[in-house]
Amino acid sequence: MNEASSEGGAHDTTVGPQSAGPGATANSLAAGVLRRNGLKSWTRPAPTLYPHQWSWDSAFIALGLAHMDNGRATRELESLFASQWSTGKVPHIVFNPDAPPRSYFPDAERWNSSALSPDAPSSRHTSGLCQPPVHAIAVRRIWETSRGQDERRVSRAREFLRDNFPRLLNWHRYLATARDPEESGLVTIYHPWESGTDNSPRWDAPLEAVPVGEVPSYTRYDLQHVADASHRPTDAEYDRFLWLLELLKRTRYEEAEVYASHPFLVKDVLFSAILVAANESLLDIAEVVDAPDADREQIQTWIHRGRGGLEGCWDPELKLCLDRDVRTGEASRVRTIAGFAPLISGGLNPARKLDLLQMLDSPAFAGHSGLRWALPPSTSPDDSGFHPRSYWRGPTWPVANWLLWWSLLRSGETVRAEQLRLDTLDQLADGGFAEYFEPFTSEPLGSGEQSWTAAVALDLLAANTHDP
Ligand code: 9WN
Repeated sequence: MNEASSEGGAHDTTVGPQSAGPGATANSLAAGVLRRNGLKSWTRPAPTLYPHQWSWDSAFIALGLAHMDNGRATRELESLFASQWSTGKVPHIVFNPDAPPRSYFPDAERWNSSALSPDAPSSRHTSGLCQPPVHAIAVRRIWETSRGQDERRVSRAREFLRDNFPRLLNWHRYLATARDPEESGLVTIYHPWESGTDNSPRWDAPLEAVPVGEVPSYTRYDLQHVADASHRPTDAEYDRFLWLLELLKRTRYEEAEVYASHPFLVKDVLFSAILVAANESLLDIAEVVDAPDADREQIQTWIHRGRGGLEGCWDPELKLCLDRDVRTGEASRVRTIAGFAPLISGGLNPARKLDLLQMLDSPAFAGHSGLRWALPPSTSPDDSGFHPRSYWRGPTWPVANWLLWWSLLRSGETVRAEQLRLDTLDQLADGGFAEYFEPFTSEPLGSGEQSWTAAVALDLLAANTHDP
């Protein structure tokens, strides 16, 4: 690990079972990032580029914090869920009233969600979108890391599960209903920011089909925090992002209205697969809290429906799962890591699993001969939308590696999972806890000291101490 960002070994004792082994330095460096980015009850995704609370970042962060400090891990999620909308939606950003002015755009004022929607929380400002539901997976991890600990810690964790089961269930219900009125098992997103893979070429075709109107003037602040503007989306992409935001505001974030009028409605396979995996975690949580049978049956139905929907998005020629534009019915024929969605949702037949494993290690992804590490680029280097330095258009993302690693483990592919774990940790040892990496040179890109990168490192380092 990059010693420049080290806090030294003073905190080793806080990182648990790894602290005495070879992972100790890596652990303490990762823990240091989370400590420095941490505020009172939640953690900034990055010190300057992202000064607010982001939804799926917080879930990954909680998953890492579970290995450092269970109290902080539970507070991270509690503080996010305190801004859950009455519809069940967990907002993609909860704005930090103490963030420096002009540090991130679009800001709370531009979203204006509390004024526009009676469903938004009135005491905190949030965006009007959501992000992939990693939260139940993190809650389950918090439970696992409390096992075998002293009785007080176990009972606190059980209480946390009990308090949060209804919130998680509402969140998943919102996604399974408002975001899937067709009952297809696939979640509809209203904006590329909801996918978490913002300017992936997955969204190029549906975005190009959006006629862009007059966007109220704005200044981007993101570019001042990265070394090179080419790491971030272009201005033209930002105009489209902000135009969609204006259209959502015109509907007052009212779901039925959005569904009837919005020009960007896409079935996102990665989001949908994460929901299936999160529902599996929610079933385990339901068991711990002794939830009613009806809730468990509901969750089972969502899992089954989700897997069926994803199977319907399989492209036998590309051997990947593809997003679908709700308005045109067209599939997005681009090769990105989202195509591995069925690995994440699980429950695969052997032939489909083999297809996915072969594609993962093919020259189109992790088997590409020029890669520094055998880690899948976010977009295949063989795809015309590939760009090695631009955001979700090619760089490798440690969180995406984590999702694949965890999915491989759950599907019994322990050898492949271990290789992915080691390559990810080697990349981080080499380049620090960056937001993303150029896949051929492994140059760290985007923000340095990215919280979720440090968090997944902590979970990967602790991997020999728990089951998936
Ligand atoms: C917009 C915080 C977030 C991540 C997303 C990532 C990026 C925001 C941005 O940063 O998105 O939500 O300004 O680019 O794409 O996945 O949650 O880390």
